[in-house]
Formats: sequence, structure tokens, C-alpha cells
Amino acid sequence: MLGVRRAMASLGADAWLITHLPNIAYLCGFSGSAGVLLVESARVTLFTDGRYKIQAAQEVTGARVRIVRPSALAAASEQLRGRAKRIVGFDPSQLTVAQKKQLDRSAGPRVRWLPRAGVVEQLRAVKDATEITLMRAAALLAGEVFGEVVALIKPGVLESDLAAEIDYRLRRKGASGVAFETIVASGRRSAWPHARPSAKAVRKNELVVLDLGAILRGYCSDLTRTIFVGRAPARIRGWYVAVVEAQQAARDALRPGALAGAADAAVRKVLKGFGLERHFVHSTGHGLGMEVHEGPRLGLGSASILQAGNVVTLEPGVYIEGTGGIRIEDDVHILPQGTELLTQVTQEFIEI
Ligand SMILES: [Mn+2]
Repeated sequence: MLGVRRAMASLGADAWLITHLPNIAYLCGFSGSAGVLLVESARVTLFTDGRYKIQAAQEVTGARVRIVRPSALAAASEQLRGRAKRIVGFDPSQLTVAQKKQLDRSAGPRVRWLPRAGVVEQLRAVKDATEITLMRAAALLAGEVFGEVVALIKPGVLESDLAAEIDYRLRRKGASGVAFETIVASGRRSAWPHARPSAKAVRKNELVVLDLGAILRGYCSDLTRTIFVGRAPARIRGWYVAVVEAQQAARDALRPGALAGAADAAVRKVLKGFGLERHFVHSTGHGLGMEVHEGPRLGLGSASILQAGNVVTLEPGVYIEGTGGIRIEDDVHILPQGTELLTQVTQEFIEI
């Protein structure tokens, strides 16, 4: 809450309205799926409904809980209605046009709304030691399941069955869910960076991309490895080496004070040296935490400044239409000096 209050002071706001659920969970511990948090100078209030009465009483710290109906948003903005003029901040990227109209109606004309995106996200981008401990565990869990499921890959096994094994094993080992829809893509389908697992069988002499992540105690992991079924030809082996080197170059570019875009530039430079730059069709990585995609983004020209405590993915890849794709993704914690790899899985090219 301290961080929000500091932001309020520097932006001249009297209150801040938070509607994005991961931000609410971060600030007060509430993990329910409906609610609004209102930070005022003298009090903090979580507005939610009867379904979360017992849960909120157990989970919430640093805020009083008000059980309201029918609308938490209306109740929060009615609490702002008054005689005095007030400036209230909110994130315009996390509110629909209809919700904004509701705010205007319920809060009345004395409230001036101050749109400012990413205020809580900026706080969340820097993880403290407790968060890092949780993220290490989430990353190790993904690695453990990857190791188990690799042993199940053989010609004839379906992508969808491998994905189901991944999801099941993540949950059996304590994950509350998957951090995103698991990707298992084989053969030419591995050239689709976001392929959905299909009923296609894995065949001999194919690449297989596995991209998986857990949500463990509220924090996400995100891990990708690419393996080959059989002995890989030299051409594919060369692509693999290029992607490993690209990821290493990105990691070397991560340091407090550096531009997030520098990691992406480092990847493109290495891939260019291999003549593969045009086959890299997405960004180098993204922040990771309570959400699987958060700040800072590591994309082309990204101007965010990296900080110690950031956790980011590094996931360069090459995608060759008609043949297949290779992506290698790890989760990296930026230290005051150097980096810590949270994912602990070999980057050796696995051939089975
Ligand atoms: Mn990722």
C-alpha cells in the first residue's frame, strides 16, 4: 500500500481505485474473482460481494472489507461521492467504457478522474525476497514436470496427451493451475509459436516444442524446451545452437539500469549472424510474476529501464515454415550484479 500512497502523492491524487484483480491480490491478499479496492488517504476498502464474505475475512490484510450488492464498482464510487472536490486515480486500460460511465454516475461531479496506466504494475515489477522464493519454487516445478514428460515422448504419442500429462502433473505437484494454455507442438506445427496441442501424433525426425508454466502459491513460471525425435540433421542442430547463443546474449544484456530493449537487440544481432533474424517473429521476453505476462516487456525498442528484482523470461526462437520451430525459454531474476536463473533445466539439445 505504501507504494500506491507514494504514487498518489507524486501524482496529486486523493484516492486510487484499483479494478485489476492481480493488483488487488498483490496489495491486500484477496484472491477472489470479483472486487474493487479503493485506497484513500485515511483508509483502504475492499468492495466485494456475498460469495467472498468468508474468504475475504480470512485473506485480506491492510484493508477493511465491505460486502456490497449489486455492484462493487458502484459502491466504491459512491463512497467517493461528497461535497469536497477529490482527484481519484484509476487505470484506464483496466476499465470498460460502460464501467467508466458507472463511475461518473455514482461518484458525482465533484470527483475528477485521473487516468494513469500501470501504477500498481510498476510496483509489482520489482519482486521482494519472499516473492523470489515463491517464483523459484514455481520455476523448479515446471522443470520437474518437463523432465518427467520428456520421458513420455516417442513416435505415436499425441500432442494433446502430452499436454494433458503436463497439466495433470503440475497440479499433482501443487500448482493451483497452469499459468497459460500448455503448448505441445510437433513437426511443422512447431513453427507456430502459439500452437494449440492437437490430436496430431509425434513422429520420428520431428522437432517438438513444449511450453509450460505453473501457478504455484500465486506466482507463475514459464518454461520452453525444444527436443528432436531421432537424430537431428546438421541444419536443425545449427538453428538450435543459434537460439542458445541468442538467449545467452540476451541474458548478458540484463542489468539494472539497462534498457529492456537491449536484450531484444542482443537476440536479433546473434540471430542475424546466423542468417535467421527474419525467422524470429515475436519479442524476446516479458516480466513474470502474479501474471504470466507483466512488466517489463523485452521487445524491439522497449524503453523500460531494468531494475534489480525484475523477473523476466528470455525466449528467443526461430520458426521455419514447412519444417518446424525451436524456442528456448528460461525465467531470469535480475540481481544488483548479474542474474539468477530460476528455471533449472538443461539447454543441451535433447534427441530421443
Ligand atoms: Mn513466455
